[in-house]
Amino acid sequence: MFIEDDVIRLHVELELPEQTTGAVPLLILIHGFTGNMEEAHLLAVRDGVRQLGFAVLRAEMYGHGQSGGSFTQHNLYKWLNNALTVIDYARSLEGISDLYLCGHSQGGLLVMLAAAMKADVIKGLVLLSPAAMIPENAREGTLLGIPFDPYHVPEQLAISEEETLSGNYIRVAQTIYPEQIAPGYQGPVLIVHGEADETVPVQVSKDCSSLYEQSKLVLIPGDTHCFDVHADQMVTAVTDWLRKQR
Ligand code: FER
Repeated sequence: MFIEDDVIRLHVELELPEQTTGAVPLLILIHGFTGNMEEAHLLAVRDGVRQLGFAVLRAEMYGHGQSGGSFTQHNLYKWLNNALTVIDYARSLEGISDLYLCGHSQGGLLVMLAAAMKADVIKGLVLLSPAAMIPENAREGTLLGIPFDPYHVPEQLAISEEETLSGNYIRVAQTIYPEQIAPGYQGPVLIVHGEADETVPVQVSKDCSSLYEQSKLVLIPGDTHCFDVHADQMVTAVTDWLRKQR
């Protein structure tokens, strides 16, 4: 199914819990940088959360998966507008009680910002390996370990053999101060991070945790950025926490 954010088609998938009796809570689930809604760790979260009795709305942001736009032209402002559109769509659905947000990596940074902007409608926030250091790195002149001049941002940055990223991605990221925005969300927050993550250091989640009034941080020894080793432990952390919020 597709919903529209202005003229950009956003690919989303809504899945109801296996058993439904009356209104159900809904978790919005968002992938990271170069990710999509079919990644194994996201499907694992979906399955666990549906078994708990939640509906799950997986959504793909600008330039990712089957949504509109190109990877090269994506940036966090476009993603933020997409996220607001997805939240509003979720709110328009019938039979939904509480709304929860969950994002992985760049999607985690995204939902930190979106939750602060929609604090009054988000019952709880789940951050999986949140890449909250992207803005600071952009100001310092590094992206995915690739150095650049932060005061003369390149037109394009080659991030792999196949993919380039517009310099506007960096210019946008440089303006974002998660530590100022995120505390605007005062509801409960769960953060899950693998201690062997080589993409986003675990310290980032420790710093994120201190931004929130009500946060719980679960570190998973030996696990990676995408929870390749202990997805079961990550899902258990999420479902145990969500069960307590209801
Ligand atoms: C970076 C580190 C991590 C970065 C992006 C990420 C764009 C995001 C990773 C992900 O979403 O999985 O330097 O720069």
